[in-house]
This record gives sequence, structure tokens and C-alpha cells, in this order.
Amino acid sequence: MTSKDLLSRAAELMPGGVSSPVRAFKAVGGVPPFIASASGCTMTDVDGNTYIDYIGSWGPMILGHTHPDVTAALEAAVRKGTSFGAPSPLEAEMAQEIVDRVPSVEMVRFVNSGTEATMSAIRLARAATKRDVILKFAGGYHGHADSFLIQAGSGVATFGAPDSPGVTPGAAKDTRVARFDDLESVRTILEQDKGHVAAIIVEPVPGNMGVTRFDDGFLPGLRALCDEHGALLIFDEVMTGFRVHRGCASSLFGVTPDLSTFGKVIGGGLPVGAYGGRADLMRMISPSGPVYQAGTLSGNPLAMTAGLATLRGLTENVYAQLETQSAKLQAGLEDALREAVVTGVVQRVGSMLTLFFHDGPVRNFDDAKACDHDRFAAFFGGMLERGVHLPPSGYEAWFVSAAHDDTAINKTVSAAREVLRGL
Ligand code: KE4
Repeated sequence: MTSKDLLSRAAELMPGGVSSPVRAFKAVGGVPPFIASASGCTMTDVDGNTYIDYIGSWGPMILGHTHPDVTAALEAAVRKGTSFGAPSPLEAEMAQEIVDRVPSVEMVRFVNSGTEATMSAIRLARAATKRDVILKFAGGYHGHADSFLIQAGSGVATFGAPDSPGVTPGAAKDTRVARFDDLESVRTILEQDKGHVAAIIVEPVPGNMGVTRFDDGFLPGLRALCDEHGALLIFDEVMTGFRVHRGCASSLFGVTPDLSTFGKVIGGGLPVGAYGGRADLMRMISPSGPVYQAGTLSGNPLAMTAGLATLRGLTENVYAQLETQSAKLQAGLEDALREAVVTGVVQRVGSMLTLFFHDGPVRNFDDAKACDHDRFAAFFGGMLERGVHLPPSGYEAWFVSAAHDDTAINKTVSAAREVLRGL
């Protein structure tokens, strides 16, 4: 069956025929290739077409698909059982790897997705501070828990409004939405809700409105405002964790959050999330404390195995290689935009980057929305035809892996040159 046939059948069985909305190509049009296999920096669809892959499963595949160390570790692990529902040595081993890498993390709890990690972190923050309000940023994505599916109210300091049917006004009333890279908008809310803000949650490098630029003083400014107002600072590192730096974004920028959330890379492609941070806070989590959170498959031995193999494969040399290759890609794309005389900007932190069809920097969600997303859809289609599979939305980050060698980068850049010339 072709991808087109598979989509028709799947759409009768699953909403939109997909397991997560972005995969349906609504933002770019066309039929999404149904993937049969992947290897290194490529994916191959059921029709036999092979693509250079910049989705990377939305971040986890930082070593590349079917990395031999990850595959071998999983093959051995699966013969010992797939799930125990009881403690295993692998969880503490994995927790140690995280604690060793991230100075701000003293204790960790594993869950099964980034969404579970962030919803648990804000429950803990509310319990620890005995406050209800959570402040997030327009364009920030922290998974699909009700507290996060909130759009900015009419004015910055007003209540958030549900951003999806099914999210109740009750859920929305405890979430405020500020402007990213705008400390004044944060200060306004903290003053307005003085004594009621439990935490600020922020992607320390936004990747869900595209990779967004921001002032060096922004993250330190959030830390200072949290300290001034008795709120906790939560870094949502589900995407940035162990990608932008061996010690995560908190180490890259030298800003210490109270709690951090993780996912993607720490699962090596298997379902994992985690939250962690100050021990005095984490000890409040059941069973050592009163804050309840649980999960049937949390700490799953296969997911821990894939995560451990991935983290251990992320050596200093691999980080250096990721930086080199990602810089080559950025430079090539910028040259291609210039040569084609197409207005656009490439913004990158480490091995996550976004090409925006926008005149000037993209610093917040308003800028991201002002990009030419129709032009992105045309660019996406042209790249796909030339065997390069970008993330199917202009609001997403492209992910470079350790498997993206010069051949892959050069092919990507030459495809971009051709497509941009024709836009
Ligand atoms: P999951 O529940 O999808 O594992 O993680 C939610 C999440 C939390 N925080 C950040 C910063 C994230 O980027 C994500 C998920 N990222 C999207 C990519 N834009 C996942 C792709 C999808 O939803 O299919």
C-alpha cells in the first residue's frame, strides 16, 4: 500500500490518521510519507523513497536512527523482559547520569512523556509554594496538559483563555501568558498576581515557535524575578535537554532553575520523560512526600536502556561534531537565501535550528506568526521532492544528528538552493 492508501485507511481508524497532529501535514499540505524504516540520518517510506531526516522523531534521535550502540543495548535488554512494574537498577543508573550532567538537578522522577513531566512539575511547584498561578509564554509549548493549552488573554495581565475545546475556564484561570523575551510583561503579571504565582515555566531555548532568539539578560532576568516574587523557575528542557549542551540549557546559559523537565533525548526514541531539580522540592513527591504522581511504565527498562546508551554516546567529540555540522547547515541555508534573493533568517542554538521566512529576527510568537508560512509550505514541498524531510511546520525546530555527515548537509543545501530559486 502507498502512503496515500495507508493514510486513507488510517484516517478511518485514528483521528486524522495519525498519532500526533503535526504528523498529518495540515500546515504544509500533501500526503505524509508513511515511514517503513530509518537509519543514520535518513528515513525510508513505504513507497521506497529515502529522505534526509530533520525531524529526528522531534529530538530523540540525536545520535541518528538505529545507532549500533543503542540497538545492541536494546536487543540485549528486551531478552530480560520489557517491563517489571518494580524497581530496577537501570532507573538509578539513568538518574545518576542526569544528576552528573546537570548541576541544578539533585533528584529525578521518570515519567513517560514530556507532557507528564511538565504537568507533574507544575503540580509540585503549586504544592511547594501553596500558590495556584502558573506563568507561561505565548508560543511556548509544554505538552497538552490543560494548564498549558491556554492562549494569551486580551491583555497580557488578564486570565488566559482555553486554547482547545475541553479545556475548562477553571483550568485557564490559573494560567497567565506573557510575551517571550519581554521581562516587563512578566513583571506586570507578577505584580498583578502578587503572592499568587507558583512558577514560571519556560523553554530556555524555544523550539515550538521555531528556534527563537532572545536577549542574554532574559533568562537571568526570569531568575531574578522569581527570586523577588517567591516563585519557582521551571526550565522545560524536553527539547533542549542534552541537545544544546551536555549539561542542558541551564549549563549553557549559566542560569539555575528550581525544577527542570526532560524527555526526547533521554529516551533515545522510546517513551520517556523526567522532571527533577532541588532535592527539597523533589522529596515532596510521593511516596517520600504528599504530592501524588505515578505511572505504570515509568522507568521502563527498555526506555532506560535506550536513554542510557544515548546519553553515553553523547561524548564531547559528538557535541563538537553536532556543532560543526549544524553550523555548516546554517551557513549553507543563509547562502542559499542570499543567492535566491529570498527574505529569510536562520536561527540556531546547537543542533536545533529554524529557517524562518521573515524579515529580521524572530523573538516571540508574534514574530513567528508574522512569518510567511505559505512560503514555508512551498519550500517544505520542494525539499521533500528532493529527498529532504523537514519538520512539516514553520513553527518547528529542525534537528541535526551525529549522523548528518557532509554528504547529507551538502545535499540539503543544494536542494535548498534549487527550491529557493523557484519560490
Ligand atoms: P511530549 O508529551 O510530546 O513527549 O512532550 C511535550 C513537550 C514538552 N515540552 C517541550 C519543550 C516540547 O517540545 C514538547 C513536545 N514537542 C513537540 C515538538 N514540537 C512534539 C511533537 C508532537 O507533538 O508530535
